[in-house]
Amino acid sequence: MKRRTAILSIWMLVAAGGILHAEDGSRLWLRTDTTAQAQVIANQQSATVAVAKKELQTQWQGAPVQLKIARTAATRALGDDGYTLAGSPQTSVTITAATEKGLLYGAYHLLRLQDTQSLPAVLDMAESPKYARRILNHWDNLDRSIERGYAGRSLWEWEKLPGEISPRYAEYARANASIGINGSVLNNVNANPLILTNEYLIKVKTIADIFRPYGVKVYLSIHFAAPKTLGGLPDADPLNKEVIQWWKDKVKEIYALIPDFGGFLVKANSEGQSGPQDYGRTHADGANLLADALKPYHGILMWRAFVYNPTKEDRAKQAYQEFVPLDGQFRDNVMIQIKNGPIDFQPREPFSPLFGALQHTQEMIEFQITQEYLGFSNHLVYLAPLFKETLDSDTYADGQGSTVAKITDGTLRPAQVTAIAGVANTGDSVNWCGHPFAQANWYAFGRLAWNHELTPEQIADEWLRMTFTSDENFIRPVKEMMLASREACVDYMMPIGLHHLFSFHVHYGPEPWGYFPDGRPDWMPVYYHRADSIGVGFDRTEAGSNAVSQYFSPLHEQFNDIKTCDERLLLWFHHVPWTYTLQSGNTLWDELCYRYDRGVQEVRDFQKTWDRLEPYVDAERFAVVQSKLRVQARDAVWWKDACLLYFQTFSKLPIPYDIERPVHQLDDLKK
Ligand code: BDP
Repeated sequence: MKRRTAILSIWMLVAAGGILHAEDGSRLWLRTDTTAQAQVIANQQSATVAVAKKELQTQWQGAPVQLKIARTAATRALGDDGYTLAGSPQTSVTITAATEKGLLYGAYHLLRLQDTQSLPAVLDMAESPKYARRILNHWDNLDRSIERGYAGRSLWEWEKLPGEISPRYAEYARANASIGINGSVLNNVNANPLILTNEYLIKVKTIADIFRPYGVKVYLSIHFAAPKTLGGLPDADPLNKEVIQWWKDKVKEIYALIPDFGGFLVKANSEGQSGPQDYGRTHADGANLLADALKPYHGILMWRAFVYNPTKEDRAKQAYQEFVPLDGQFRDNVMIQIKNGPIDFQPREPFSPLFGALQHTQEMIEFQITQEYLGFSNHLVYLAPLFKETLDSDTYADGQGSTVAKITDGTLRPAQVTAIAGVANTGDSVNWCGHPFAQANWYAFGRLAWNHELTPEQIADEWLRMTFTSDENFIRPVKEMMLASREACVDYMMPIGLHHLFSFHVHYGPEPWGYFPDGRPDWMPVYYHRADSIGVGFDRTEAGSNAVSQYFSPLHEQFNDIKTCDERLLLWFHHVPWTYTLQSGNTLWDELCYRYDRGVQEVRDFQKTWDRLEPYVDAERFAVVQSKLRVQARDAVWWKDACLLYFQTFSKLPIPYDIERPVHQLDDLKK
């Protein structure tokens, strides 16, 4: 039997075109091995041009390439990062841009076209990014732990800097450049004030110097009370002259070390962090204090809208209530950084009603690439469909077609700066992201930040070709699996608009019964699902918390009416009777059961798909994904059993007999 398997797998390897070398995933999507010695000439030289040249010289397999910096009306129209590709891969190729960064992005695009077998016979394209600042947010602490990080310790070896330099700094910057990411906030939003000491700033400078040739700017999260905790001032009141001066001096010190420093990210008066409200001031006072200090150096200030307090008010409404009254009071180098949904990176949320609601304030979106609520680095969940769903959501703020993307990318609202952020999923693990498929989420964030009109399908296709193989027998089923994976996760975790059912302490696994007598109510699952003998779901209609009123018409009315509310968000906005009939013809209870079951079955299908594809994948990555899919399948059953058995104590209805029976006991799960 054993022998037969061995012969079979050798045969399969041969069939797939040869023995596949083990790969540890460390090369990400940048795996081209060639002996190419392409001819590349450039009309100007710089460190960035040198990177573009080297990438092409070592990987480009076509005709000579000319890199041309030209400040013409046409190149200027493409902005700092845009470029044109012209010529033919057979005879000669010209990449033209207004800046060296444009050349770099053009070079990576040319290589991507080659590596995904998409090179046209004649090159004639102009590209420019939708957002000017495409930024990763690292929630990395100075002790190298990572808040919500699932891929090892922080990449930044603070204790060894500035003397010892990890080769991964440049590799990281290169990976980002290859997908258009041009900024990194190095440290956690729950910021340690020490990052602003001269000792740390010198370390930050060292990293910035390594990133610079790759077009990646460094940003820092700051602790609002730093003038007090670090500077020894009596307070950190944004209107205190000494505080204002302290920040001015600090910013000057930073720019003396890092002339192209990007700016600050701030989490203030949120989850226990200090902020301007500690001194009776507003978020605008706080943001403007820092924005003014950064302004002379062209730095930007990203002020997070993630604020909520344990009050009687629905948590989903609070950010809007805080920020809308301040609209128009922020400086023009302030961005309000808004999480995609009103609560917190759940598998599915409606878009945050703040998008479009701030008419005279620049808004940027924050996604979470790390899978805090989507199975960590254990679950295969391709996030491009989630990102796209939010970006494509119509806010109706400026009439029909006011998608979140068009509100934030400068299309509909004039903007000094446009930006987009993603909370990074990288760490020091060999494959960077923990799960080989989590790399796709880093990749997808970068590609969508560059062009949010790309489809999740296109992005998955590119990523798979570059990361694994171009064999259609592999691409087709794996792409299908990736595209189905986010919806599968919604189904086995929190379907039909359920949210925040995860276990409180680790944010992993289900805990719908979660209730802690002395905890914050807005951190407890029961606050969000409100299950009772009648039904389940959070009533956010006009008769309930009235969160629907924060959305523009006609969404306000659509969400408010159980008949017109998008069923994917039904229990987000409505408390629905167990026996209410849904569009499928099923009662809510039955539909819930079928959804949970469907999620489980989908993951089982992913396992079958993957196992069948062994011949197309190197043994190392095959085994990692296979074992992670096992964990995911077990977790999916765990979620299904926990949620259904728990909700059944309210619905008192049977689990439909045509789906898989629970394999756990509720009491055991609760333990
Ligand atoms: C939540 C995380 C917490 C973060 C917070 C934030 O659980 O660790 O600090 O968001 O975004 O999702 O500030």
